[in-house]
Amino acid sequence: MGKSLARKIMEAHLAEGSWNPGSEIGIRVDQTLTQDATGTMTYLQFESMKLPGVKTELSVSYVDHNTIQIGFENSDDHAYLRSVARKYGIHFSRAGNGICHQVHLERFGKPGKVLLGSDSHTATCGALGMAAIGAGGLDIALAMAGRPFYLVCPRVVRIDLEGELPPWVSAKDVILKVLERFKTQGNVNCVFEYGGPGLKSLSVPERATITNMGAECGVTTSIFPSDEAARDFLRAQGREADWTEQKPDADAEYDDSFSIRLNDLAPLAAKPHSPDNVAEVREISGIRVSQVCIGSCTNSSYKDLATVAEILRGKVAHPGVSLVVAPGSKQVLENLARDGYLAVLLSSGARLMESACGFCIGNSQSPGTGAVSLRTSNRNFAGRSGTRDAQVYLVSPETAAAAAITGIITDPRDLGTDYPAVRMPEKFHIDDGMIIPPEAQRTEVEVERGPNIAPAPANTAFPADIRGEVAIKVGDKITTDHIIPAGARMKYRSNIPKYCEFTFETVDGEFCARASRIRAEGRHGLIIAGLSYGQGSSREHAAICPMYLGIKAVLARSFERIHAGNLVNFGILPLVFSNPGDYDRIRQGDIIEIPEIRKKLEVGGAITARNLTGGNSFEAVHFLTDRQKKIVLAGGALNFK
Ligand code: MIC
Ligand code: SF4
Repeated sequence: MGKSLARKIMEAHLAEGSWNPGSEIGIRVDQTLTQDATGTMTYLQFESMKLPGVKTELSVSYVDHNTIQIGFENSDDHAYLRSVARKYGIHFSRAGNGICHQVHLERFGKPGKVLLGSDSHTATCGALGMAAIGAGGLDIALAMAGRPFYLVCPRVVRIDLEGELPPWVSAKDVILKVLERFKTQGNVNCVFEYGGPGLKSLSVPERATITNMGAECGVTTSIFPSDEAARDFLRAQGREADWTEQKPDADAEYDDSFSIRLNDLAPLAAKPHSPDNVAEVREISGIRVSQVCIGSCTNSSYKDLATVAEILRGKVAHPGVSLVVAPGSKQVLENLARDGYLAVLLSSGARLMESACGFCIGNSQSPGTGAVSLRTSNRNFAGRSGTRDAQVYLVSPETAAAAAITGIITDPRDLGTDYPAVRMPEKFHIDDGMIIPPEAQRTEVEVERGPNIAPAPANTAFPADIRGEVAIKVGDKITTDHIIPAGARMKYRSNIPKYCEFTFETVDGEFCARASRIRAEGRHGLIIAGLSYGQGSSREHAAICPMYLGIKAVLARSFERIHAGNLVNFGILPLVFSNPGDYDRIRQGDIIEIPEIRKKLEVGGAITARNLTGGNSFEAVHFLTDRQKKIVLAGGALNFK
């Protein structure tokens, strides 16, 4: 039986297990990436392993999320990250050099390799034919220590692209079509592998828009073959030597398939407040827009921004619209400047932001009260923009530019002008001056630790019985942004006791106080959740903060992959209701006991929970492998030797 590309790459990296979808495998990791918001905790954990240096082929530490530097915290974190990189042999991409995924694609991604990154959008580099997977920071720390990355062997879904994109329709519309079909839940332990004749017309940055936003479906990763388009891109980056052909077998078999006729696509938008709430732009046209933000790791390539510049050429942003442009990397910005596009953008009234995450993570450019914001980014969860009642629509750069001109949501095909078919340069101007490579001879380096950097918190072994109280009950599709907000709160990422104060802030402002009270009364905290708990980001703080506040188990109707892994890594037991209807019978404040839970994990047997408040019992199951059970029992991966 022929093999998919995802399988070929992962099998070539197998350290444990064999290819059998649903079973656990361990794969060797060639490259790692971290960004500053998840990086400090990752490196604190790596430091605690007491190794002289990283064991990977390449590890890169990026500073791109918290670049705002209001107060000392971000600057302290950056200094810590720079000194750790120097000490352990890690490349350091300085603030201003760009968003980790864009820069990694440009400068480091290599076909056929395995990349593990402490950011959910690490899959972006799947555009180069590599297995690029997002995970929690502790998994990255372990990979840097030379340990395999464990994951559930995925099912591989083939997505066939046929035909060619019509004018004014672009890669963002392709991935929004995929989101319309696959939604943001129900795709755990699955890989999207793209193929078909439509590949020919998509360059690597366009493919990267598609692999990037596959993260919103909750898949393990998304991957394209490495073909002539990948070679062209690497050549334009002066890295043709890094190219190898990567493709599935001609008779590859897939677990499922879906096909998209590119010619039939129309401009699409994800309406508030979920990336899978997809509609045709034409259906929602006419809505007044007060902000347009173009950038983020989804749509901030040279081609994206040059196209926007061409659409805006000779025009000025509508008076009611604040137009924000954030190029994905210094390379993109510099090439736009050299080719004259930057001047066009500035003349059109664009407010130029740093090459960083910026508006996408809500640490700047929060829209006004109830305002409509059109963004080319990947997530529009309520409140993520920094304004709770803002209405964020996710669109392509073309649709964003059209609204910037008209002040209302506009199908770009209605602009009445010719589509500017911008091409990627044959050779980019390249300057890696903002990347500090590891020193050939590493000398003694003093790690710089400002007062914002607190040690990684420890956990105790898992208890014999759970004597718990429901600290919070939440509904379906709770994202890690709901569990622990980013934006302005993100500066406390390296200071867990402080960051904990904001746990579930946007859902229930009393959570921290309640969980602390439960812990002080000697009970274990429990979280009750609906479907798809832990969507979105890889931030392990969504597990660390609850752990710190005494949460021992999350009972949900289903979990998303990265967050479930993070719960295990920090010694919180993820349990699934055997009968989903039992979710409805539990209320916040209920006293719940799970007797002999430790023994049940050790030797097996039905897990029965007693709701002392409700006067009933219900059953739950876990999906942990033997290795994961041991980690939970030890109180987390750092206690598990
Ligand atoms: C995001 O887009 O939500 C983030 C911020 O990049 C996160 C990582 C983080 O929370 O630091 C992600 O996608 O994993
Ligand atoms: Fe940064 Fe936004 Fe991409 Fe996350 S999704 S890495 S915040 S640009």
